[in-house]
Amino acid sequence: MSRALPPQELAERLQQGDRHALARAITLVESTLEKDQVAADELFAHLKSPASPSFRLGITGAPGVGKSTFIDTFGTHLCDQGHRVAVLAIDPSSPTSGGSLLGDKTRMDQLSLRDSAFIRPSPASTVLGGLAIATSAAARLCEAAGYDFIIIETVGTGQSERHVVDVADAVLLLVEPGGGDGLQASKRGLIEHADFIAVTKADGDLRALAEKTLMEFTHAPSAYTPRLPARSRTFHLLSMHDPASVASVSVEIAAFAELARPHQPAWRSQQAESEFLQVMERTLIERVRSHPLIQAQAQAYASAEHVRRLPFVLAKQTIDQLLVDKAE
Ligand SMILES: Nc1nc2c(ncn2[C@@H]2O[C@H](COP(=O)(O)OP(=O)(O)OP(=O)(O)O)[C@@H](O)[C@H]2O)c(=O)[nH]1
Ligand SMILES: [Mg+2]
Repeated sequence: MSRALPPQELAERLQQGDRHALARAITLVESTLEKDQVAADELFAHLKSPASPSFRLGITGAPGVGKSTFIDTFGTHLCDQGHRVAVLAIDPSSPTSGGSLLGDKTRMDQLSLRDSAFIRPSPASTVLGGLAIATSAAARLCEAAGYDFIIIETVGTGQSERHVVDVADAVLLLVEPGGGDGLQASKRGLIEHADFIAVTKADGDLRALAEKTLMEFTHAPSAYTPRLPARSRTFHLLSMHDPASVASVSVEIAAFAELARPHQPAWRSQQAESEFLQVMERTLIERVRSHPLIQAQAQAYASAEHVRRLPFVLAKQTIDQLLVDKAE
């Protein structure tokens, strides 16, 4: 599918479950080109609301902690239960899309063989600034294409990680046995948002250390506010060599997804409001910076006025002037 499809046709095809159309549509929402944004907007106008919202699980943790390994088994398990699973893997370290690095990082050998799974790697660099918005738009596209369980894999480093908290219905934080993970994650404020915490690689030589790390996490003071009333977070040990360990996390996540159902419409609309305000802010800043009046004022301030004035009052006066000029 090399030629660009009209947005309406793309919308129809993706709603019929065409994977190529879904991939094309996600590329469109990740684009920063104005013409693509207009096409994406038109595409969304042709999407029907899904009968019930999909469940969005964010999975985060340090590079190499075992996110993809867990998703491979967990996702396959979900497919066996009749779910259609989409994985959006966001990789802040990779500058290009489709590169071998990104391919390796999102390798999920079992899951990728399933017809009811869709795996999409996205380099965060192309959508930086609007990462949360691009991810939630991609999740909506997956939902429209009939995927009822959406997993967002994101590396828990850098500034881009927090987006998963804004976009997901629940967050699973994966932690390595030992090391400074716990401290780092708490510094970043991720721990307080994690609805499930699991220590990975709890096998072989690392088993004892994993158990100790789990105890530390279980007893650490935390500012976690339960997303669901009357449900506290759960702690787990995970090992790719122990299917029962994956099954026990899966059971908790499934129970959470069931309880979340009545809350999802409210969560989605809160998220939509915050997305709109974020985009407004960015648009406003771009417009203001390039406005001739603002540029003239900035130059005047820089060349002369700064010796006798502070910028605060002047900035407010300038904005007032801009708004009055517009209103007239
Ligand atoms: N022993 C053991 N090794 C594991 C386990 N889970 C993952 N690994 C290994 O850890 C390495 C990294 O696993 P990935 O699943 O790619 O980790 P990731 O968090 O997705 O990594 P990035 O996407 O690069 O951030 C691989 O070599 C896995 O085989 C586990 O339960 N036990
Ligand atoms: Mg990975």
